[in-house]
Amino acid sequence: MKALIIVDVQNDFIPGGALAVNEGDQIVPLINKIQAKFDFIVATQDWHPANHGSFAANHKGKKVGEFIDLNGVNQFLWPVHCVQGTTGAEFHADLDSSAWKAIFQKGTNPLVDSYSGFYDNNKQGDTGLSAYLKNAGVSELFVCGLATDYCVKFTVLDGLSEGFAVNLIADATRAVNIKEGDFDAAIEEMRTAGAMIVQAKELIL
Ligand code: VGL
Ligand code: ZN
Repeated sequence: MKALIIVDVQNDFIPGGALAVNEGDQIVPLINKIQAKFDFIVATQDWHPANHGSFAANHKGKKVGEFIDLNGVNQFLWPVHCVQGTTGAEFHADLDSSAWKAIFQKGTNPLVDSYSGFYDNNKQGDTGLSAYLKNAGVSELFVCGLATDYCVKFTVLDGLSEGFAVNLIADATRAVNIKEGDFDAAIEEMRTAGAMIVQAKELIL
């Protein structure tokens, strides 16, 4: 069975939000159309406590864009975003959530970041997504959402290592693009790892 995974389509990743992804709002109507083609849909939600270690503001003298060692993992420092219970952590108001089977929250451990919807960046914390999908009989994933070069990419890579066939719906994602070309580099990394790169029109025609 196929499943659609919608990654982190939350207000803080939309223009105007704390960690705005350029054109992040433009994928929302497209994702709603794609959802109509799937019987099995889950979403992930970046869901940080205010004291999260990925926030530059929680490290004296550190700025957004710098790296630190966070418990043995090289950590890029982000602006404060997707804090549990805030408007920024809520899903985009136009995103249709009526058919979702479940929401998997990640980034809840202040000591480690979690880009993937499956595992923490140190590969220790497990959201339960893999077991949930396998129990439901899912074997093939279609991944969309934000951001191509972080949470989408790591969800795709972990999905492949968990043994799923994985399709990235490239035009239903947008990238943070800290460096120019990060979108393309992320696409190539996912393709090389074994993901199929598809476009929304191949699914919704
Ligand atoms: C994300 C950076 C920090 C994402 C989440 O959803 O891609 N990026 N937290
Ligand atoms: Zn985050």
